[in-house]
Amino acid sequence: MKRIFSGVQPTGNLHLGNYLGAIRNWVRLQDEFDDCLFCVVDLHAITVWQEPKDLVANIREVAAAMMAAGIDPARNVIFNQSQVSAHAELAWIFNCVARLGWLDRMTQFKEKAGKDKERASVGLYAYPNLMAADILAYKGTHVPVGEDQKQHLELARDIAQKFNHDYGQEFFPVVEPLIFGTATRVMSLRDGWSKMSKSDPADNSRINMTDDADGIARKIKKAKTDSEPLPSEAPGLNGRPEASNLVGIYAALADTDMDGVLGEFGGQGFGAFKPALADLAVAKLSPVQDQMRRLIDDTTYVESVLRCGAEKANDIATPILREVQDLVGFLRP
Ligand code: AQP
Repeated sequence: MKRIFSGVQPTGNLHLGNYLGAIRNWVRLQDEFDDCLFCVVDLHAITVWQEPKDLVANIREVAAAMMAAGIDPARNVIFNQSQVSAHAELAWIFNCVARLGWLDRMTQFKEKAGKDKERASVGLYAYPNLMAADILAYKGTHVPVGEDQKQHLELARDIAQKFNHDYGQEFFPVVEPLIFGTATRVMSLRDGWSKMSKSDPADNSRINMTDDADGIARKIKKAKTDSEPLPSEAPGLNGRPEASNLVGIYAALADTDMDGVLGEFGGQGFGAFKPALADLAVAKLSPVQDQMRRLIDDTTYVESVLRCGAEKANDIATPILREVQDLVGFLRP
């Protein structure tokens, strides 16, 4: 049986990368897979400090973004992670399955902990074990993510395989990453070598899903570029990370590929390309943003979707967790 699981952290500043690299792909997958769980991963969010009142608002905001983008809560399970205790319970078991050496290789920890890793939380270090538990608590088989999560998914596969080996049963499926689309890694508008990120202190580096039309146009206008005109074919963008990023964003928004965009804009400078990109971004994002704003104001509705999603998620995860506990040898009532 195929089952999709994916998540977004409610860490504020939900951006175009999260939308094009993840949420928009989920909208497409709901038509191909009968069984999809989309999770607001609040347990992951607190691996770095979150102001409690902001966190609760951000949880609603991410759920609103999912629905505004077109994920149907009637056909899919939309919920927040902390309402389903199986995630934390299975994560503990996986803390005992995963090896320190595996976690030591995780580049995201190195990037997020920075130079002072002694001061990073234990949760940030063990983050990939919780991510494996998120997926495997439902025996998820396919996980749509952006490029940045590839290494964590490889770790989830290692954990599943080691658990199956240690307990002598093909219990967990070996998870398949689904990394697709033209925007698997949207880069910062200020630096084409860095990923567009919620935690970048420079607001100009990203297009937030809450930015208005003027804000989007201003950020694209100010985006870093070079002085060359656009080439007429994609290989001409090699070594031009900022230009490549803007063309990639255009391609993703227009549902075409890089050569399709360059066929139209090749030979033109950014003076012509940037306003076209800004118009396209506003046209594509504003219907989603309008709906997102309406949903953010309707906290009762959003919370009811999350509650109902958590019940459905619990119904799937609880029997799986019980079987895990039996395999491990825990005594249950
Ligand atoms: N820049 C990106 N381009 C494409 N996809 C991206 N994703 C994140 N950034 C980009 C994908 O969005 C999903 C949810 O991400 P997350 O909430 O788990 O956050 P993250 O991957 O840690 O990246 P963020 O959003 O930029 O946060 P910070 O600043 O904390 O690192 C995932 O599928 C991710 O691949």
